[in-house]
Amino acid sequence: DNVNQELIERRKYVPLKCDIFSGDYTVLKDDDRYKFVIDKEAEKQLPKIIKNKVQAVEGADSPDNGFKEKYEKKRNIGIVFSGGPAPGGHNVIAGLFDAARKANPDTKIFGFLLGPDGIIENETIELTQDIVDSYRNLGGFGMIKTGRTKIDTEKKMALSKETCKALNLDALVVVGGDDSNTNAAFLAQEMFDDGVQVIGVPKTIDGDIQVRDVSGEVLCAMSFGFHTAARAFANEISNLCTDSSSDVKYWHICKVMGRVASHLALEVALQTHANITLIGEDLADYMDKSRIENAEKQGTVDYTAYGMTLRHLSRVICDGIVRRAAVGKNYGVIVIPEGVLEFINEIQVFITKLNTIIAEYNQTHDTDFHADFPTLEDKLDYLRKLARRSREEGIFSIWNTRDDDLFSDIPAFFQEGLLIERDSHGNFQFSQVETDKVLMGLVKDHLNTLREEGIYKIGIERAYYRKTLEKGGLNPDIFGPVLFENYENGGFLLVKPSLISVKTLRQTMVKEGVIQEGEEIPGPVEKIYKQSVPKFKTQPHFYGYDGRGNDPTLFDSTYTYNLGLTVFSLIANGATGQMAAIKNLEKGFSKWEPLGIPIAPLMRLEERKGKLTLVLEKSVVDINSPAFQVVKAFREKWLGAFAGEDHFRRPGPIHFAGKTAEDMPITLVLNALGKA
Ligand code: FBP
Repeated sequence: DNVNQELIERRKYVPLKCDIFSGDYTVLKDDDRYKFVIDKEAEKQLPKIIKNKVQAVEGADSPDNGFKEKYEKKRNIGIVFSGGPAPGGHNVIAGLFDAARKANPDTKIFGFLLGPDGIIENETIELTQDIVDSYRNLGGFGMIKTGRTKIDTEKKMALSKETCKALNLDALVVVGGDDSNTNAAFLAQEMFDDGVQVIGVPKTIDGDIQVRDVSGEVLCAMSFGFHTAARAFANEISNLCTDSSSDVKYWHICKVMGRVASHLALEVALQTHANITLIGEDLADYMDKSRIENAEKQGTVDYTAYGMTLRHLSRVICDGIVRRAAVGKNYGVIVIPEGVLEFINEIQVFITKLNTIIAEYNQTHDTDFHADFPTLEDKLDYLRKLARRSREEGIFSIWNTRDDDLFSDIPAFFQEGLLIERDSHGNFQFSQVETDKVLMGLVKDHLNTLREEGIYKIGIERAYYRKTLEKGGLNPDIFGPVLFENYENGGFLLVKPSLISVKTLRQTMVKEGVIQEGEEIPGPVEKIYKQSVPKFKTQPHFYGYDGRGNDPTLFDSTYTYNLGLTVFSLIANGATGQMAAIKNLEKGFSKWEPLGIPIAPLMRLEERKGKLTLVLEKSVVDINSPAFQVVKAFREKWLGAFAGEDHFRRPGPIHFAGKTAEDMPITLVLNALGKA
């Protein structure tokens, strides 16, 4: 520890607290201004918490005695981390611990070990001052670990209730993403009558828990952990931009985490100005206008014209690569969001069909598809059998011969990827699929064709000079074989077959007496590019787990500590089925407003494991948002298909101490500015 001074400083650091937490008490005020569109199914399944309102947390100095007693009562509180780690989680615990112990030093905080399994199996540790202090402002979820189990069966729910009873819990805090907050809502519903309060906390580096009310008012701009992960990825990717433009021989292919939404890729684009950044939501929005019009003329609808195909996307990437090569830059950096395939219509259709087939198989055979068909070949055989039956027996099958043919065109490793087991929440596990390899395979194939056609070629920089006749010719003995071509505007173009820099050209002209020392070359000096056959060399990278384990930025440390304080206010004031949040995150610390947001009204039906299931709605990139529009506007500039230096940006590493320019995600700043 003595070696790592920053670690010592981090542990000692006490984050700023929102003003309302400076007194001894807080109260909750229902805020009727915020409304939600309520799903009928949520109303049916979560009746006890569906009517919850947004609650503003406010400071209270001198409450009456009854209130004081309730607020300060000795409590048992359990907390669990659920899903992937996100920087700042330890500070949620620290904030909760500090507030709870301040209200009553005898209150006990239990940490459930290894995620929701800890609740189901009653595996806990009591969190002491020493334990909490040793993790303050540090990354990871090491204090109590995490896991992805979902409490989704009656048995697991009953065991969880038993645990809460055995520990005599007053409240359970679930720190997690969309699926985990979904779990929190169901736990709140189930334990409502037992008096166990359940509070959720919006965690995930993916940044896809964002809450707006029906009018578009932002109640939670971003889940915690996003800023740190994005900054960590951006720093690494910016270093690649530097290396790539120094070594000038590789295209770095950076897959960036984010299971579905491309928020992280968008932020990385803003932070680094990498040459090409794909945004899944943008690809889904693509429309092939000519095909749509053709279909319309024939009175039909061409559904395949909506959304970009994988092949088309590979062509778009090739176009950028070819254009950079033409100006001598056969290198660069591409950012590919991990979840990009979610937004490719044809792949999505495959995934949905496969999910349905697997779910149907499990139901009808009362066994597990993956256990019954352990190898890829076994699984493919089964799919082929379905396709054959639909053809030969004329039986309608969701998997038909055409799907089979399309599937056969996909490389084996990708077939395998599409068939891997879904996670416990029924999500397709994109982090396990080599998304980038699928796409870059198509890119490489097409570049080979373009190379053969002489379209993919490298331009080598040469100087040329538009020389006027009056100035006289240059000495061909010195310049070598010089080719004069008739040039527009009455000038002449001098093309020198060997490489010559502008500087050398000027020096030679001075020596030749065409211009004087210090005088500029008359007329424009431009560059031409001689063709040479390029190689396409790539280096793949995956930015995910590393950034997820980073120590939190000052923003995430402060945000999460205040979330922890908010959680205690919600508990002390009797709330349940609420998610702790901070409003106005994007407006700077002095304007932060701690809130409780009702979880049930945020739930929607989604396809999971082939069934429609109630889950917290994920927030994807809004292509009309200012942040995306900025990236779109600078796309051409950042591609850098022009002579001269690229426009890379260097965000630099995360610094904990001191104010830095990067004190909150750029996405948030832009979106807030856009709104103003
Ligand atoms: P959460 O939604 O649980 O926070 O996890 C996000 C994430 O980091 C995704 O970006 C990624 O796709 C996934 O977790 C990886 O999952 P795993 O840790 O199970 O490999």
